[in-house]
Amino acid sequence: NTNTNTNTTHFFKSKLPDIPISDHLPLHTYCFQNVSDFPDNPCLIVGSTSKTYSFADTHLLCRKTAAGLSNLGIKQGDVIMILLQNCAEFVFAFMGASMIGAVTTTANPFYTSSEIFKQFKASRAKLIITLSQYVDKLRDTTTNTDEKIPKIGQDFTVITIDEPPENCLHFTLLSEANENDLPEVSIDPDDPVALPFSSGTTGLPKGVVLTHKSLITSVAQQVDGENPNLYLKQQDVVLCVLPLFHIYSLNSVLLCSLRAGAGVLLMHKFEIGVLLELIQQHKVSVAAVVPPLVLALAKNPMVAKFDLGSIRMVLSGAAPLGKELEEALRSRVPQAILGQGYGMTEAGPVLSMCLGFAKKPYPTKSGSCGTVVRNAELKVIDPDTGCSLGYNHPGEICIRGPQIMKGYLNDAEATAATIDVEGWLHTGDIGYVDDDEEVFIVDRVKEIIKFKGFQVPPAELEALLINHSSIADAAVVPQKDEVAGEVPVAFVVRSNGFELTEEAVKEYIAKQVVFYKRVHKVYFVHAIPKSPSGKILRKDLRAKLAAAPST
Ligand code: 4UW
Repeated sequence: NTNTNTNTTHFFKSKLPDIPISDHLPLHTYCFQNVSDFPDNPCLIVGSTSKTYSFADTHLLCRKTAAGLSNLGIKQGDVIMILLQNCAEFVFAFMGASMIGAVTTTANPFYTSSEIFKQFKASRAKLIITLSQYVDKLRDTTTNTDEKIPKIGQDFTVITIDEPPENCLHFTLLSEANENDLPEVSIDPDDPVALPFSSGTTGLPKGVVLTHKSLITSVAQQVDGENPNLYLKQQDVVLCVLPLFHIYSLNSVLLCSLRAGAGVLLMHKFEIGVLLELIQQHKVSVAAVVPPLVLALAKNPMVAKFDLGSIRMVLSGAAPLGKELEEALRSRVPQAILGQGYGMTEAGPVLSMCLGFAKKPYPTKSGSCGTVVRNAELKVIDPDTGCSLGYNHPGEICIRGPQIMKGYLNDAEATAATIDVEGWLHTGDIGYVDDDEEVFIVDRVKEIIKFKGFQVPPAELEALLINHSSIADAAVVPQKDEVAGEVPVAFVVRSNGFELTEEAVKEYIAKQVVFYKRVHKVYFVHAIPKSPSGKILRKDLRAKLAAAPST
């Protein structure tokens, strides 16, 4: 927008001073930099077995895995895919890849075959690390029959952390390799290390190139300095129940804990009873959660039977947290500081973090998403004019700093639409900064739907719907939902003369996507409202939903 240069920009900064950041290091060197201070402290605790890996064990297993990856022909710049729930092997593989200058793309193991292959192909991954139960999805792809389907063992390598099926290899091939075989690599701070997928403000999921420098900067912005914004101590046990394949858990739970020397309690899935049991047993002190988990902790009657007195901090993010819910949780963990972080995959990911979590904490308000992280600038702009806005005026939140993504993988156009020439990343979130420098998010102008914090890209569902022979046109928008926050609902125009039921549409989608992308309601309409340039008028559809009685 042409106006951005002409008006004076209001830069919002952290209340904490900037700090020196070791962003010249490779990510693994930075994360394990302090290991010699606490080699025997617990680093990874596997919830299901209580098996514990010390920092020294973890560091060694990461190096072995690095050597093993290298032995299998993975080279600097190559991409591996981790298709796993939270487990120790996830950590060894991610850090191991970093050690040889390789890049990890993380995907949800519940994805359907076609969802996995889309990401696999776009990222040009050479190897997949997974569980045997998911291997069938890597063999059978019914999507594009005319396309050559890559073959396990020929076109790519599959490694399973349990008993390997035919043509697959066992993870011990990596974790039992000789760490002295590690090749020497020279890693540039601007080299990629992680490649999560996100649809950003519009369109289909895209690879988000996060470099060593971006992730180090983001971690440092949280846990480094004399007064860290997110103060993690060596004695802390940090709950890792949110999936590591999403950037929130990968960065703010795993990488931050490794750097700070805190233990990470790995849970491979969320189950309230098990979670409560583990919190009590392992004296979890820091809980990273999402609003649906806050709901469970605040409302589930089982909670009263457990001792949650060890929790000193609860960090929520990835979706809006209602004030009532926050208050309800407060009564369950009165001793704990509750606060939010605000992240976006493309932003590296943390934009703002509650200053109540700082070593020398500041008072904060309920409903706030924290204050912009240090060593970064945040601005709020009028979405129509691009003019910079001052305190208390809602507009689009933009962030600038060395932590943001390098860009989208092989997509200069989408990159340019998200990061402007001045280096500002446009979030598509509407919010304001109040007089105390606290960020409040009030709305979203981007397409993305968030189901329990998971991304649901409308464009992906619309493409599937339009592929259906009885559907002439379609649009997918979010509808508010008490448990999930938002659910995707579809507006569908039937092709002339075709019968099509709501159930048929729902089933058709359900077969092709992971559970949280399923369409919850179908509204048959005569036309999809569009702008003269053909863009779906999502605002109009959202307004229509707000007016209609929900079911
Ligand atoms: N309130 C309201 C929030 C909030 C929010 C995010 O899937 P992505 O791309 O990424 C994330 C990352 C979240 C995250 C990372 C690290 C961290 O410490 C932290 O704090 C606890 C959170 O969700 O989705 C990005 C979009 O999700 C929404 C917002 O629309 C954002 O652009 N979102 N956090 N606290 N909405």
